[in-house]
Amino acid sequence: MSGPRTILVTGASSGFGEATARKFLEAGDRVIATARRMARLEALADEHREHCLPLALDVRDREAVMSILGSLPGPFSDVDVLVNNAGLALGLAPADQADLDHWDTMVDTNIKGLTYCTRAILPGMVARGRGHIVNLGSVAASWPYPGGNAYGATKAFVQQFSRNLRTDLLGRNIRVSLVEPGMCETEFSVVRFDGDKDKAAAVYEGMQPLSAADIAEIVFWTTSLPPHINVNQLEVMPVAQAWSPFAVHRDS
Ligand code: NDP
Ligand code: 8X3
Repeated sequence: MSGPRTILVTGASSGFGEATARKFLEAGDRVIATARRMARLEALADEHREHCLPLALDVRDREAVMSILGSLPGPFSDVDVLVNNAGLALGLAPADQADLDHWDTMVDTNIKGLTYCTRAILPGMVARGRGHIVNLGSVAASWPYPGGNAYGATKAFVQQFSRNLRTDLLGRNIRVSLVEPGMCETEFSVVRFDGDKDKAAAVYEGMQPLSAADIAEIVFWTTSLPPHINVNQLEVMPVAQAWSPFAVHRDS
């Protein structure tokens, strides 16, 4: 496609979402930047007048998602790329001690919010006969770790939903890509540990994590390949991260 594309990024107030919005804006595309913290989105939009539309949107609010994304104004109305990025992990407690409200919030945001945004945008893509959905999953979808319980399970949903979307959309000229990062230093761990910045920083101590810009680069790349290529699934870790052997509990 020639000329600027219209990109909708959820969770554009921080981390991957903000870096991705910036990447597309710098490439000359139009960006609809959504999140709950409007002041941050306005600051981004101020840097890119006319090309960036900031929208306050809580992806958990089904009615708001359907009405706001269903009535996007003028030049922003035909979304070419939807980046389903808004999401979070809350807590790292074992399942028997986990906070049920944390589980609810992760399911409502990472699963339900992502499906609402997809359902709001997809009919337009189908009608126009073009589009690309990029979903942010996680290595936690495939690789369990202690305390990852509900978070990993929400990302396993994103993995399978992405694959199933592809099968539904076969023959419609709509691409679906799943990007599954490992450790990346954003506000992710600060949110996971309820604002405890020291605890969050300790997660990345002594190793080089991925950066938000690294992920933005990858998201952008999946959307910039020739139109007959679909990147289905891309798992990305920092070089300093890998798997462990199986854990074995022994009686003695
Ligand atoms: P950040 O905490 O830096 O960013 C998360 C973004 O999601 C923020 O912009 C936040 O905006 C938005 N968000 C959270 N809840 C909602 C909501 N209810 N409605 C709308 N927006 C919401 O984390 P990351 O950039 O790291 O995370 C982005 C995605 O990447 C998430 O889905 C995360 O699970 C995933 N991920 C992160 C990894 C990492 O190590 N950092 C690795 C693998 C995947 P606001 O609060 O303003 O609404
Ligand atoms: C974030 C990656 O391993 O911190 O999805 O859960 S991890």
